[in-house]
Amino acid sequence: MEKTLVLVKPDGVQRGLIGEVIMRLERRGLRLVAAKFMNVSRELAETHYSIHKGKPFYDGLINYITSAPVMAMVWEGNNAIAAVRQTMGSTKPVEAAPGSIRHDFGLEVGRNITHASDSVENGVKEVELWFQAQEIVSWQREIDHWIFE
Ligand code: D4T
Repeated sequence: MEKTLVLVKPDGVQRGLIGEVIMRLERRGLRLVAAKFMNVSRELAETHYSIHKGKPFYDGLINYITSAPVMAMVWEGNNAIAAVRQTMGSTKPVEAAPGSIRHDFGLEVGRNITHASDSVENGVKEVELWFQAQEIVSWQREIDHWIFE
């Protein structure tokens, strides 16, 4: 089953949106398997965003993600990558679909509230980067067969 890293970024935490993000993912039917509230080290931020190194927004991005605590989570489900990206909305909040988190709560790309893995492969890599294996909880929900076909 697909797993995706979800971050409620510093702006989302400061604005009290942790519960809103969790509520939407739970309501969608995704299953929470790991969570921790944490400060992000520069080293972790630079590894996570290594693909953007050298881009004009890179320094701002690293400063932003390390500026205050984040809520880091792992969610799983069939098609979890696509489903969670859709629930988050496009990277730029003004291009995000109405009803998505970034549309409903955001304005600026550098304050876009959440992160979610963008491919199955990156989901695996990011979960490994942010969580230790023993922090991932494998469990069954009583209602799983009413959500997962
Ligand atoms: P994250 O990784 O934060 O979920 O964002 P996305 O996966 O949706 O988008 P991304 O990797 O292309 O961008 C990573 C991060 O960089 C910021 N950013 C991006 C920015 O500040 N200015 C920009 O022009 C772009 C493209 C926002 C998200």
